Amino acid sequence: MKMVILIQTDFGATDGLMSASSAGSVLRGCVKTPFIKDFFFVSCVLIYFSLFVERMSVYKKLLSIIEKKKACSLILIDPDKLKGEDIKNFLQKCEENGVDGILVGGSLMMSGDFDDFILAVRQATSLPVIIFPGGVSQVNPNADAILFLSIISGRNPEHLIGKHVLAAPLIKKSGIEPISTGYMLIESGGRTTAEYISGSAPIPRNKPEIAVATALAAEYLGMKLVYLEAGSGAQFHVPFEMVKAVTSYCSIPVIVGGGIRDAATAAKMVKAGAKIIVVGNHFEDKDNWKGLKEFTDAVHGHFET
Ligand code: 1GP
Repeated sequence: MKMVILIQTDFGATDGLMSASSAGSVLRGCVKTPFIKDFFFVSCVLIYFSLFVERMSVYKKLLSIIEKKKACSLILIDPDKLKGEDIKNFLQKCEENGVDGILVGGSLMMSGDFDDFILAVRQATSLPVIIFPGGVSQVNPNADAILFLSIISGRNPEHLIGKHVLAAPLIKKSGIEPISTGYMLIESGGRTTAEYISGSAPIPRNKPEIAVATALAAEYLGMKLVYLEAGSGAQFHVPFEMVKAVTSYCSIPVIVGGGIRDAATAAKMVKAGAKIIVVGNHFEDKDNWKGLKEFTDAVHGHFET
């Protein structure tokens, strides 16, 4: 215990600038016994790297997952749907089966307490916890990051900038990482909650050129991600052709979500160029938890189509 405190203080003071080997040399000199010396050195290096990884921003973590695994699998959990012990059980299954991160939130909160829920999620998993906000009240310090969504497919100023002005000071105070995201609603066979609540029209599904132009505008405005959203429980997912068109023009990572219910669809989304796949509704049914590994494998490029 004493050793850990000493090391954390030392690295904290150097703000992560000291190299692992030079840190090791300093600490090695403090210990004389050979066995303890080696053990101490190895522990220092391991702790140094674990601290370094913890400092990496969530956005950088996502980029590094994309680089290593081809694409990133995110599961969206809804405080209205996942309750009690199931929060822990499901998150444990997510970790065991290769899920890369957890999104929390939704357009509507019908019941429960968002603060308690996000705390329960934080305590149950070491995966990155990212708020997928349905409103300003969902900013919460117990998450790691928040998708700072601007609904760029619509023309409702409240969802383009209005809510953001209210949320920005709260995000600053909470200390969580905002990830600027161009959020694009795509027509998906029926009116979705996100469309209704945001008061904005989706991009027609047969107009990939509008999606491309909008995504490019997001990139040129400096946004870090583009999210092609068919909507929660959508009848039709975002068309593969649209994903392909957007990803071939855009150089920021593209998230695709809404109406994805099987591994084969996730695999095709990745093949079309999506870098982050989000599934919510499908895994709200406990019977589908057994399909988590197949889903993450598909996202990570291990699925035969
Ligand atoms: C909704 O994209 C997410 O905002 C996930 O959608 O619940 O349909 O998987 P589903």
